[in-house]
Amino acid sequence: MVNNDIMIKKVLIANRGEIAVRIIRACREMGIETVAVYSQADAEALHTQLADEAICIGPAAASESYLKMDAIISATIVSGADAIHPGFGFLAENSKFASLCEQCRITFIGPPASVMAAMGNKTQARKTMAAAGIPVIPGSDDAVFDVSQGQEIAAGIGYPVIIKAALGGGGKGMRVAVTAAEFASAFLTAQKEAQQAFGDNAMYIEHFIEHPRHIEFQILADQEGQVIHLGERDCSVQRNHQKLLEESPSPALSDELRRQMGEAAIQAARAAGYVNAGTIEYLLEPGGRFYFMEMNTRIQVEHPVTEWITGIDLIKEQIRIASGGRLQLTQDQVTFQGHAIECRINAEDPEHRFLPSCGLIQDLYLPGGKGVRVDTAVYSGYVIPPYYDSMIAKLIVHAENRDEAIAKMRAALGEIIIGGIVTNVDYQYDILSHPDYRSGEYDIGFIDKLSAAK
Ligand code: MV4
Repeated sequence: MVNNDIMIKKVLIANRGEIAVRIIRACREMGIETVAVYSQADAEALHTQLADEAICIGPAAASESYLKMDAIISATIVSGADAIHPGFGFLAENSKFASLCEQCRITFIGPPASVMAAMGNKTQARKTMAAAGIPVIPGSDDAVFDVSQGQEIAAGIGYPVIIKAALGGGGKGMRVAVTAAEFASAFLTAQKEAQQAFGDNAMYIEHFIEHPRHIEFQILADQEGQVIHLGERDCSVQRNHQKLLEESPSPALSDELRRQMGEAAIQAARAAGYVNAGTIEYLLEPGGRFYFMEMNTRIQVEHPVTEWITGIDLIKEQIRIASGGRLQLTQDQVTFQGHAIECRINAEDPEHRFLPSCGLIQDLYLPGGKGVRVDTAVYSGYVIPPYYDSMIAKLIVHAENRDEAIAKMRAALGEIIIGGIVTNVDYQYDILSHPDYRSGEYDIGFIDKLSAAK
């Protein structure tokens, strides 16, 4: 489909920071007009300045601006935009918001609201995947609401178990019980947290997988039911459920395992009735068994890693799909080239419990050269507000193989200057210098191991 066939003429970006800028750039290249929304704290933000139009939607607090559905819908109608791109975070996985867009005849650049709701309920998602023959972690078939019911199920599964919130994801409302003696208190703590965070006390229980890797597959699905996968990302380097570094291909997958996991990801997307860009998250056991964990129904922070090894612009694909366009490639036509790594650059202090840092960026030098990409919305003289996420830039590198990508990343990290605030740049350098990272032999426990060594 060529660009002038695209039905979307004007996109409102319901987000801020580097992802808002990333979306504005894709729209501009496609000849699509852009509308930024911004909070009172973001009048000087890059996304506000870069879009064709910008509308202030409220005070600094996200709950008063970037999360305000009625303000964003109003801004869309007033500006005459025909679509909303939600980016990630904020309203990106809020099925009420997607549903509101549908009711207002605004194209939501993402999956249908019903599919988002179905995948947002992790118990239901698990059930859908198990029925479709996708391997799921042994666990409860339905939601669990009380301790005694949970204890019975946990005994059947076998300890250690993990108790998770049905509406959770990202680690909230999650507890491990190593033995039956620990179950009751772990369950009640997790449930209380779930009630507070999601207003829902439905829980589910799984066998606890030890020393897994977090491997996720990028998928694309069009409105005609064509589904392809764009390979995996290894996101095992995390701290407190925040990813720090992602890479593709994963050093842990053989070609055969990649084929199996990719095929299962396509099956999973089909079973969900998925449309647009999505991600199938797996846990991979040390022995090579893999299990469906959850589906993410949004574009993800780490999408550039996949863009670089496949040559596909994922934001443009999202817009084409939302506009009714067919996928341009069949699975056979998807090729993978070289190795990509992303480091998330956060305004936080690794020396002081990763406390967020904010304020004026007094001095800024960003690296470049062959195989180096920086996605950011900061500039020299910009003041980082204290209200939002601490991620201020993504540094992505691409090279022929993993060793060369690591060397390039280390060189690029060494060049960065971000003066006036504290960042995790040196911490990222330490990750890339660790023997377990360099050998590729790391799992989700890597950061704990790195911290213990310090
Ligand atoms: C697990 C697990 C072990 N076994 N489930 C963490 C966030 C949420 N998405 C699911 N999580 C986990 N689920 C079973 N059955 C370990 C984790 C987990 C984790 C997963 C991926 C990346 C980092 C992690 C850190 C701690 C725990």
